[in-house]
Amino acid sequence: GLSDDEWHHVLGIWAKVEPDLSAHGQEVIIRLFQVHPETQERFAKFKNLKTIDELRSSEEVKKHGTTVLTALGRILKLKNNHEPELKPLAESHATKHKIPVKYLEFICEIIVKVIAEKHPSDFGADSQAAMRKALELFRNDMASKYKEFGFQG
Ligand code: HE5
Repeated sequence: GLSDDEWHHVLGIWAKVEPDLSAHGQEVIIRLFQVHPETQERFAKFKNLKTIDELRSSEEVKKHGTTVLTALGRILKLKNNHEPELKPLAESHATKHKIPVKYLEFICEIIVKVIAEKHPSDFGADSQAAMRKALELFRNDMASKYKEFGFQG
């Protein structure tokens, strides 16, 4: 797990993200599709959005970005006790959406980058390191739950 000090960093930066969750979420989803186009193929709803302008003007993309970051925020706030919140997410991603762990790595890396771009003066080296650690914990626990649900990820 993370130390109290590390969680303090994680939740401190998250408090700066939260007032504009939908803008952060939209940027994360669009960036994910640009950097890793194979991820876009997993979204029946978004496959038809070809250009960056189409992605930017999609309310659905924005809404999904908000959904993803809302779920992640709840998990982060539970600190090392995220199991009850993580389990249904792992179940849907393992059995329904079939999202490889690799894609979780992609999105976590992009989340760190987007926060760093939007909050350069509030997201220093210690905070970035703490956030990476929290996201790694999230991914590792998703991966072990995946296995419980019979998905190798
Ligand atoms: O599973 C759900 O609720 C428990 C449905 C809504 C949801 C989805 C769907 C939520 C809350 C999340 N995702 C959250 C989430 C947090 C992590 C960082 N996701 Zn999710 N997803 C959903 C991620 C990571 C992640 C990476 C990728 C490539 N996710 C995806 C893909 C994905 C897909 C295809 C779906 C279902 C389709 C959808 O809702 O389209 C709008």
